[in-house]
Amino acid sequence: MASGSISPDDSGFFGRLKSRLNRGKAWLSGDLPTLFAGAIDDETLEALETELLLADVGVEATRSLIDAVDRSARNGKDGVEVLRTTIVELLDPLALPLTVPNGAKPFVILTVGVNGTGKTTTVGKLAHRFAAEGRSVVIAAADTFRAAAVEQLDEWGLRAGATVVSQADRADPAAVVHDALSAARARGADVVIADTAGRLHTDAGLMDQLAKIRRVVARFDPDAPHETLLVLDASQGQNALVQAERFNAALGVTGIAITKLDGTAKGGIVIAIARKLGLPIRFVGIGEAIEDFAAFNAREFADALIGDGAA
Ligand SMILES: Nc1nc2c(ncn2[C@@H]2O[C@H](COP(=O)(O)OP(=O)(O)O)[C@@H](O)[C@H]2O)c(=O)[nH]1
Ligand SMILES: [Mg+2]
Repeated sequence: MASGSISPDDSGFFGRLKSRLNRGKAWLSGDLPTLFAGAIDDETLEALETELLLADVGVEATRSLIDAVDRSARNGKDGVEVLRTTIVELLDPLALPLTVPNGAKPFVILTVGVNGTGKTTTVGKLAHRFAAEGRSVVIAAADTFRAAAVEQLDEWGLRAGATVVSQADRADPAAVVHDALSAARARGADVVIADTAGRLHTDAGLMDQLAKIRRVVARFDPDAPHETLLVLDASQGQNALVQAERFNAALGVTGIAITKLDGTAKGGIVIAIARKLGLPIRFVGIGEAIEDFAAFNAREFADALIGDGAA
């Protein structure tokens, strides 16, 4: 099997992205071409700053975008285009697809994140993508706190033709992951994706549990997990940023999936997270269906955020 990024057919995704983000409106609700129509003065920049902050771009990233617009636009460049280019320059280095090298077998992905962000859904969508590429997938149902999570995964597994390994309710999640890894090795599976719980009685309890899962995985293969994928819900805005910092500090995140970009006016949080953490953004989710999921593309994202320039 050839190694490479997972990118089955993402065509048509951009259209859906645009039509669903903030319900089809650009996130920056003001009319940018009008805003930039006259001379770029302090008033213009202040109005733009408000727009960016309202879209949850965050204070730091907003500052650097405003600076860039200020510098270039005063030299007669088009304000909207400067904004677009600056956003793309910030995000493009982080638009790094998740690649599965041939050597790592099985390639182990550990998904983490708080409750309800879309971990289980993302695991299902990922299993489907890998399967569509002809890779064999084992899913570890390691959220043993929510019985419904196993059912949810069984359904995704069935559709993707992936094996789902689970145990009884309240089983040790690390034991489930261990089982899944053994099963994957026994049958020569290509990829193992572990779903995990998002909420325990305490935050420390959750991080301890995830750390334990990591240790079990590392005993199985010192290079694994090959990916610790943090799942963030874009509609949570600044909260998602706080989660990203917390999970990264505790576990060392290697990639981010950003879900629920459909219908949120807080999509600018992607920029805030990029600016603050500099972690690879692997995937975006724009709905509950299999096809509502694609590799992150900086240009498409910028176009959806600020409108695609057709004034
Ligand atoms: N609109 C929308 N809903 C999503 C998306 N991803 C997941 N969901 C929904 O969010 C809810 C929580 O998802 P789930 O995968 O169970 O989250 P988990 O608790 O992190 O495992 C479910 O109803 C999902 O269908 C997305 O990209 N867009
Ligand atoms: Mg779940």
